[in-house]
Amino acid sequence: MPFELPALPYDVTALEPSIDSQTMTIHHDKHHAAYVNNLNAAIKDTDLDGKTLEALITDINALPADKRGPVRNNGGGHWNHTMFWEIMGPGGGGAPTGELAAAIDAAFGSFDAMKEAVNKAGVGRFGSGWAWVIVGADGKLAITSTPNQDNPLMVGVAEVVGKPILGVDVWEHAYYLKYQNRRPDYLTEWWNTVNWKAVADRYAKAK
Ligand code: MN3
Repeated sequence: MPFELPALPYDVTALEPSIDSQTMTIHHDKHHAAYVNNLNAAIKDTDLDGKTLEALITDINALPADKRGPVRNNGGGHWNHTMFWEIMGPGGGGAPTGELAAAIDAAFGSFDAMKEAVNKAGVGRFGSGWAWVIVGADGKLAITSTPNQDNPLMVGVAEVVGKPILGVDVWEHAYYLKYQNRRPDYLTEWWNTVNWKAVADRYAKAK
């Protein structure tokens, strides 16, 4: 069964002014759609058709050699963007609470210190990629970054493996129309879109 592009869980204008509606439209309807279409094309009429997305991307090196690149790039792209839409939302921003807030304080000292470290990872990612907050193998929160559409679920690929609870897209397509070359400004503003309830749910499942 082919993978499907999930509908955006809110209107394309919902994240304004932090993320403009034109960027949201192109990002979801064109970029994410292309990852889904290319993933489906790569697995069509193969044994890989029917596997879950996580099964496909967690063990990239177990895939047939000619499928590794296409599944890594497009399966990663599909997974990453699906998460990205879910952890943002209208009326977002503010600060995490409860167990997640406590885990952030324990791992990074403070929420502000965590944001600063994520922004640094995003700004420091040369070219295109993502900055992540993950639950690592030790059960603690950690920050990492991946190139292209890689993600921390990809064993044998990711420098640091773990379960992502938050990830921010630092490809130029995520911010260029509004922020041009100013990736740091985009990252600073991006925190105003975060749906902390969704991130806390991910944390509760991942820890
Ligand atoms: Mn993107």
